[in-house]
Amino acid sequence: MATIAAVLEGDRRAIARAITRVENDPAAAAAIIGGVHAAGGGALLVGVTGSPGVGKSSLVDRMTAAWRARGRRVAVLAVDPSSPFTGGAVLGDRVRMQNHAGDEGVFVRSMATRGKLGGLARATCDAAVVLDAAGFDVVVIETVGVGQAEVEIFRAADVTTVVTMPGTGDGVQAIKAGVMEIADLFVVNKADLAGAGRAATEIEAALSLAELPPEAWRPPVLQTTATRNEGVGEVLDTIDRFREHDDAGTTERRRERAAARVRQILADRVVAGVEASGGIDRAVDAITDGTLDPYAASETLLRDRSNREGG
Ligand SMILES: Nc1nc2c(ncn2[C@@H]2O[C@H](COP(=O)(O)OP(=O)(O)O)[C@@H](O)[C@H]2O)c(=O)[nH]1
Ligand SMILES: [Mg+2]
Repeated sequence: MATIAAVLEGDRRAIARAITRVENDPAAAAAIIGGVHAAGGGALLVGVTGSPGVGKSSLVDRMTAAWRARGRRVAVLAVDPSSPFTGGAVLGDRVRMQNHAGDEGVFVRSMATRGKLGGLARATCDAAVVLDAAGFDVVVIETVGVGQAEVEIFRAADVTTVVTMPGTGDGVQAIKAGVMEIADLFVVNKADLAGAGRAATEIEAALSLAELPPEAWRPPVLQTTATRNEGVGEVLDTIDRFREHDDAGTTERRRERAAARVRQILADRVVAGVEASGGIDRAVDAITDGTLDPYAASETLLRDRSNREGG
């Protein structure tokens, strides 16, 4: 496919088009990912998450510039699971792109919910594979929020940064909500505001309650002021240190990610197949008129399906 060759050469239009297609159409995604997957694996996937307004986009913009200064090509996927595709996301991209205008080594793209959240997670993973194969050294996945939905998306990353700001307490909240599992690094942004030191200390105190083996990675708590470009180099250095420290962990995460993706794709395909054959409708009829319960109806559908495939 011409598109695939162009993506692998790093053609920006082809990359943009490929991402649109993986977003909109799982069948196209299968063909595109099939064409580019083998060329990937070289990029570092960096997750950045946190509540709206803490300064994620500002920080990612500075991180992008700092990586560029270190000679790395950077793609940014800005994911917003909370809102449908609105002008806001697009506007954010434009502002960001202006800061890197004319730089072929930077690519920015918004991903928004077009329907189901599960679809967004899949599309985000697929888009990251496309960007990886297109030769970006770093793919940043920036996501709003620190709930369960984001945890799903963050399985997509090799290293995850949770961003907070002074006075919100949401760093500690995030730890309580179990985000610890996915956070490799905390950043208290807006360190120019009062209370940054205290916010960092509170996060450190919450983290110190976790019982970890002595050699385990303890998520560092950094402070940045994105608007003044302060502390950004340390964030990049810490991400590099994490990778050096946790090579085995990264391999393990990538295995988990592969498993999660296969499970997801299998589930989607089975459901889509049954749906297309009218099976869901038949099951619903049987359940509503009282002939079958949902377990029995599903069992019947699975049996019908394997009979069809078997003979
Ligand atoms: N005082 C201060 N404001 C900041 C800093 N970083 C970002 N902001 C401001 O915080 C607001 C939200 O930033 P944005 O990057 O859009 O946050 P996001 O919603 O997390 O992506 C904007 O008005 C930024 O200019 C910082 O380090 N200090
Ligand atoms: Mg933002």
